[in-house]
Amino acid sequence: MTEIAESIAGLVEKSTGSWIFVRSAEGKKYRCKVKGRFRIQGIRTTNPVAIGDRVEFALTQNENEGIIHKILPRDNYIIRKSINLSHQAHIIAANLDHAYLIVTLASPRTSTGFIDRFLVTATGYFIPASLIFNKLDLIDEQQLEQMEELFRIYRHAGYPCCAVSALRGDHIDQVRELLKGKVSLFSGHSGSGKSALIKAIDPSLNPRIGEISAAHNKGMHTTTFAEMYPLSNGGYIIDTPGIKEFGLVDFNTTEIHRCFPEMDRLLPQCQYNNCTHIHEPGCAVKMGLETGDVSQIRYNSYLSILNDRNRR
Ligand SMILES: Nc1nc2c(ncn2[C@@H]2O[C@H](COP(=O)(O)OP(=O)(O)OP(=O)(O)O)[C@@H](O)[C@H]2O)c(=O)[nH]1
Ligand SMILES: [Mg+2]
Ligand SMILES: [Zn+2]
Repeated sequence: MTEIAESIAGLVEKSTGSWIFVRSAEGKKYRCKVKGRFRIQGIRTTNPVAIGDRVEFALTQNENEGIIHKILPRDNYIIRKSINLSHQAHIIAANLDHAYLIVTLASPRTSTGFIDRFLVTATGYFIPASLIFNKLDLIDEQQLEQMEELFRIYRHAGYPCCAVSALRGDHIDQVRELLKGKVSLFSGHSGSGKSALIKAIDPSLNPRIGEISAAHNKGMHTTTFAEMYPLSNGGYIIDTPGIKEFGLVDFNTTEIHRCFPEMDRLLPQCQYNNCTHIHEPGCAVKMGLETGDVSQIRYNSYLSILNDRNRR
């Protein structure tokens, strides 16, 4: 491909591995390749260019095709470790205003361990995060109590929570309002209803919606590539493929406890200013566990994340 001179600025809306789809300021769509090597300092990533990146590209002789030669500095990004053991990381998206985890208590079940790994990552990358509990229509009395307990825990930790039903339309207006004018990311397990929720929020959009496997009560990995959609009342929403585990990129021990806001708040009251809240005497977090100010569920996730790191 021979390049011609004109350089165009655009926003990355989708990436399939072979092509990166970019929308220009005038709303024209191009498919692009990348020229050269882009790296986040010190981290090897499987995708040098991510959804939400602002890029510059030069047109080639082929119609609507370009070559990206520049990624503009990112305001932020969120990364997770790839599932394979290559130690490579995957940039989920860049330049976000907010990250939402779509949680379901059943069909499929989202564990608190998964929720906490997502929240630690978002918090570690300075991206405000919230939980949206979906499939409210399927919830029984017992699960409703569970959900209310989780609301209490996560709100206390500093993460907004709400409950919706993409199917029945409960509280969709509320979410639509939150997304207005913002760049938002939807993440969660396959089958949690990310795509269905996007369709409910903005019926003019048409993300593919899958089935729940009757045998496993899980999703079928319907969304295969992350995609950014412009919302009709302003802002963008990023639909992502369902993930099984949220692999943490290399934070060190001290960084991890700073990513649990309710524990971090207590640090000034710990006897040692470098307290890791594990074995130190006079630890305010351990006292908080006894008074109920710190949730045992969250503390267990903290220990489990540290433990993963020690095994590597
Ligand atoms: N009962 C009920 N079903 C829902 C709700 N939201 C989504 N579903 C169903 O859940 C299934 C999976 O929905 P999707 O939107 O494809 O799930 P996803 O999270 O995008 O899944 P992946 O793309 O595989 O990651 C579909 O059959 C939806 O109809 C809801 O609020 N209530
Ligand atoms: Mg989907
Ligand atoms: Zn402590």
